[in-house]
Amino acid sequence: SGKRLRVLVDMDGVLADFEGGFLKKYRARYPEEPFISLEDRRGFWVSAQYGQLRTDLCEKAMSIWESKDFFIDLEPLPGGVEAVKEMAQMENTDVFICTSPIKHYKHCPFEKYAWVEKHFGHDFLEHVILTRDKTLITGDILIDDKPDILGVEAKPTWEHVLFTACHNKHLQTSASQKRLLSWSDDWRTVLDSKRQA
Ligand code: BVP
Repeated sequence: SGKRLRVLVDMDGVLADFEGGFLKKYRARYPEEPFISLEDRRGFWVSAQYGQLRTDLCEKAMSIWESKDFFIDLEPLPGGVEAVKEMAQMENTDVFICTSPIKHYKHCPFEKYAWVEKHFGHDFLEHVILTRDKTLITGDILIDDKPDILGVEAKPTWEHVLFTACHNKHLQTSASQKRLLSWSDDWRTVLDSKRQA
C-alpha cells in the first residue's frame, strides 16, 4: 500500500437509502400492516425488529428487499456520491465501495452494480467489492453503518468508522469508535488522520 490510503465505503445505509427505500415499499405493499417508523428503528437488522413486532412480519420485510428493483431504486443519501467521487480524485487515495449482497441473489448483486453505474458511471465498476465478509478485505478505513462488522479475520486491517443511521444513532459506542454523522460531517479530516498514522 505504501503511502496510499485505501478507503472502503459501505453502500446500504451509507451511500444508498436502504431504510427509506424499504419503508416506502413495505408500506405500499402492506398498507394494512403495522410498520416501524425510522425514528423507532433499533438494531441493524430490519427483519429482526419487524419479527419482534409480529412473527410473520419478518418474512414480509424480507420480501421487500428480495423483490426486483428494490436495490436499483434506492435513493442516494445526501452528499454520499459526491464525497466518494471527490475521494476518488484525491492524491494517494484509493476508494472502493464494499457491500454485502443478500443471499437471495436473483436481483441484488446485479442491481448493486447497476446502481453504481447509474450514480458513478461505468468506469467506477472497477471500484466495487461484493463480499459477505468485509474482514477479509484490506484497507485503512471502512465507513459503515453496521455497528459490529465480524468475519473470519479476527484482526481486520481497517479502522471502522461508524456512519450514523436511524438504527444506530442511539447506540452508546466506545470512546475510541469514530463516527461520521452524515456526509456533511468532516470525512476529509477522518481520512487525513489515517494518512499521518
Ligand atoms: O444487502 C444488505 C441488505 C441486507 O444485508 C445487507 C447489508 O449489507 P452491508 O450494509 O453490511 O454491506 N439486509 C438484510 C436484512 C435481513 C436479512 Br434476513 C436486514 O434486516 N437488513 C439488511 O440490511
